[in-house]
Amino acid sequence: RLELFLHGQSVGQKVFKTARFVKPFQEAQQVCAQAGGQLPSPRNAAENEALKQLVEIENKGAAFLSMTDSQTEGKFIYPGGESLVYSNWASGEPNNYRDMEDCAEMYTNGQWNDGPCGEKRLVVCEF
Ligand code: GN1
Ligand code: CA
Ligand code: CA
Repeated sequence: RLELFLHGQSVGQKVFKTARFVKPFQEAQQVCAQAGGQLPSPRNAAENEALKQLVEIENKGAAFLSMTDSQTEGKFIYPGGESLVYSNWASGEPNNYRDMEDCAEMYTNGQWNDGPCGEKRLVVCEF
């Protein structure tokens, strides 16, 4: 489909779709849930690369991922509570900078950072 071709990435059984706007983490979560999806959880290098291509093309800076360490500082988990099966943290991350970073985000280069959940980031959902 044209729309998917423009604003989506299909990888395996998964589809990433950009909302094309920025929101703080909690609102981003709600946007994806309302659409019947969730924030992106790249579980392997292929999924990470597919998501990176969307984030790069959008040119709106970093995008939120689904994973947080709000529950236990330093331990990032998926929304379902499982530990990560794959990660692509940038060098030195996650660093919980200023003790205020519990939300994972993907930079436009595909690498991950932990950032402040209250900052606005590109919303991408996975389905
Ligand atoms: C720094 O360089 P920049 O602004 O993308 C920091 C991250 C923090 C971020 C907070 C190497 O990233 O860990 O999350 O500021 N990176 C380094 O804005 O210290
Ligand atoms: Ca943290
Ligand atoms: Ca960080």
